[in-house]
Amino acid sequence: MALLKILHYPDPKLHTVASPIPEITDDIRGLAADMAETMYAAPGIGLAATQVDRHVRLIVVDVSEDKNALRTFINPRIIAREGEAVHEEGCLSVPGIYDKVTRSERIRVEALGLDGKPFTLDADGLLAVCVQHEIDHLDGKVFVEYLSRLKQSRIRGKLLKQAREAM
Ligand code: K1U
Ligand code: ZN
Repeated sequence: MALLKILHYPDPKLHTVASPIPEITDDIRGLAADMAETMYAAPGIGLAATQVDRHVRLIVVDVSEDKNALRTFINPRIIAREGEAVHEEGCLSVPGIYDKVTRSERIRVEALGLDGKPFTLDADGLLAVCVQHEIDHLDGKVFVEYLSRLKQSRIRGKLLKQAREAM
């Protein structure tokens, strides 16, 4: 297994729309394992393939306290939504920035597991927030795009400065 490099906003590659995975190969299984290792090491509660510069529809999520409830979603799709809730979000691609985002309160997701079998999951709370955040990444959307233009431009400036200073 390997730790993968996470792209940082405002890298334009974060706006790539990911392609569906037609077949679950050893490469996809390896990518899923590396993404899980990278998410736990960060540490984070989710990671989308887009964030590690692989533009395929694959996300990993673990919102458990003990980090023992890893879920892998291949070609995830939200097939039902209910309600609205506001939650504070962070993003491994936007380090040090946290802000409130309004999303659906409850969702039903359809996906394939790593075994290639389809499943549906009803999610609420942090799991629902995290799955929506990760599917947004697959669609090329970063959570800061829910914030005002002014906040987006401040965040962009702050992260570009950090990147320059790290060189
Ligand atoms: O997609 C990502 O960048 C991962 C992101 C997921 C997420 C967090 C909060 C709300 C929505 C989506 C993160 O994991 S940021 C780090 C984080 O929230 C966290 C880290 C350690 C312990 C608990 C939370
Ligand atoms: Zn994110």
